[in-house]
Amino acid sequence: ETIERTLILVKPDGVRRGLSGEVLRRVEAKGYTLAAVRLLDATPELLAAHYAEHEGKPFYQPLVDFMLSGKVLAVVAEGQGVIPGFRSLAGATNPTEALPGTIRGDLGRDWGLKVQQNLVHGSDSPESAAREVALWFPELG
Ligand code: DAT
Ligand code: MG
Repeated sequence: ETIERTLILVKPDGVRRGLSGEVLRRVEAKGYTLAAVRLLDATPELLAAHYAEHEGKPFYQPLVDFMLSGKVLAVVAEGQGVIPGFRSLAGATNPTEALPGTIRGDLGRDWGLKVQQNLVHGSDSPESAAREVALWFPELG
């Protein structure tokens, strides 16, 4: 039985605001294990693959531009239930709606209707997680 893995990103707003450690702290405090961590500049090619499901939506280009605006902390976390578990830790996509106690609820807000600046990304299914881990950590495939 393979251990469940998810791909977490601390987006450029989170890295800029010095919240990378806080995100990792919450992941570890929940009991998940860090399997890989990398601070990097994303590329248009990487983001096109990562956000392929959103291509053509009105927020797609602003989202990609935002993800290119600074460094991203990419993390592979593992543990039973980590895919839905991290989504719970992250909270709702819109930080205004995210509940207190969640990463987006506690630390995010609407910065001028820029919902994409919601601090973190987390894979939403086992298929997404496998695809996204392979994109951000080719050596882990
Ligand atoms: P999530 O990150 O919660 O999985 P998603 O996959 O639907 O959300 O969207 C990917 C990112 O795109 C999300 O983190 C922020 C941005 N986004 C989603 N919906 C948006 C909207 N209505 N307006 C602006 N940005 C949006
Ligand atoms: Mg998503």
